[in-house]
Amino acid sequence: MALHPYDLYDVRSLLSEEERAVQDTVARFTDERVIPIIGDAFDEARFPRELVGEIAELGLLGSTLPEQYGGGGLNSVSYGLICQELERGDSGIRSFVSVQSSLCMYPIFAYGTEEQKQRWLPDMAAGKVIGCFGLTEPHGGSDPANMKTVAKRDGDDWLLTGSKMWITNGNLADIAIVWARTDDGIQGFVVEKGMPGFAAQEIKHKMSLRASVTSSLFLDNVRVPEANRLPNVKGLKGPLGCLTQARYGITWGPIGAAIACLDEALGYSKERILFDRPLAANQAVQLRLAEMARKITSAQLLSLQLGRLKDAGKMAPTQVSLAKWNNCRMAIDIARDCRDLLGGAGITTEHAAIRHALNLESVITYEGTETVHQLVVGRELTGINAF
Ligand code: TGC
Ligand code: FAD
Repeated sequence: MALHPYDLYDVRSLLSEEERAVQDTVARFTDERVIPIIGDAFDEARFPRELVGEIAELGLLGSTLPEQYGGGGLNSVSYGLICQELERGDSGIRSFVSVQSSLCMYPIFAYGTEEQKQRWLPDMAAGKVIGCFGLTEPHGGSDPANMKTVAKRDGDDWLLTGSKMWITNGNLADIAIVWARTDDGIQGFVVEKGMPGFAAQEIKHKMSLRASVTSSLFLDNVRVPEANRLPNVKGLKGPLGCLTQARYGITWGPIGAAIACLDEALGYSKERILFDRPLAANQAVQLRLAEMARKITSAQLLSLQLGRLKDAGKMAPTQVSLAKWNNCRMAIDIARDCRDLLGGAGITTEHAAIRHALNLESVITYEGTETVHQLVVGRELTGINAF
């Protein structure tokens, strides 16, 4: 029996019926709705906002949250598969879902009051309220402990001043989860679009994640009511706890991007005739394709086990760091190699490889750079903090 070229270890057989159904639904959405338009959207540097309604209808926003808040009650493996299938289309679409689900709905769910959950989560699940997550600041995202944005108590309100940079969804967002330093440690605030002193400015000229909105946020004495402070967490563990959720999903996403690239390169190399034989008939080419399959298979098994650990409540942040590092590295190497196998044809967005390769430059950088995750693993091994 022939093996599936993108699932050589039959990882799919390890999925439950529900997990397979989720994967199939999102795969269909990506094939029918994302892939036909995404090359142009990337060219035009346009986030395809017209897809948000369908993404919400499919239940992909806050998919793991309880149904009482509009969530889908899915497990973490299903969420991972959603990320994988969306990123097979484009990292920008997966980013939109990651930020809304893991970085905006999750902190409201995990750190918010019942009133805050009722107020925002159902509308966010329906795609009526879009969120963004403001942690990174212009002076250095790897070191969020050195945060300059401050929140000062003023009667019943807080006054927020500072700036955030590289914020996904910034100009699309109705609300921003902004992390700020207070006298009592770092705290999270829900800043609403239109609050005086709050502005978002889109970052242009990106060569990566062009089908995604990235912005700077500016806060100049923004008056935020106490009702918008997330009361149930203080300190850096608040934002880092959100990052653990999002990074987990990001371990799965690049598997999708890598599969899309391998699919394209396999098809191309079997059809392209050079020196009187298909490109794929050369040993040097088969070695490269086999290497891609090896890396994808390892990444699939890593993410699946990570998801099973997460669903069992046993996942450690260091394990997420290892998988985020491994899977982003595996995907960017594959995307670049596939681009090369396409020759000159590989340099336009008519083919997917260069788009994925460029997108993955962001994916390997955001949510903790490759170096940050390597140092997290190094710290675990040695017990020495090298940051
Ligand atoms: P440390 O000072 O030791 O710890 C602070 C507190 O946080 C706890 N903690 C974690 N909790 C949950 N998850 C984690 N991953 C955690 N890591 C640490 C820790 O236990 C401690 O708690 P407590 O109770 O003792 O106060 O912090 P650290 O030394 O571990 O952190 C250093 C470092 C470099 C790893 C951290 O600062 C870091 O991860 N830096 C990278 C920052 C980053 O990833 N930024 C991402 C911004 S968001 C983004 O990129 C979105 S892109 C989205 C998209 O478009 O898809
Ligand atoms: P820096 O922290 O300045 O790092 C520069 C270089 O130094 C990197 O190579 C890094 O690995 C290296 N380095 C850092 N520390 C060390 C060390 N101790 N030893 C050795 N090398 C080190 N942030 C948000 O808060 N919300 C978002 O929604 C969001 N979306 C993003 C979307 C995109 C498209 C991008 C590109 C970024 C986004 N980010 C977001 C920001 C992202 O998290 C940061 O870019 C990332 O954390 C790195 O921070 P930095 O860019 O300031 O780089």
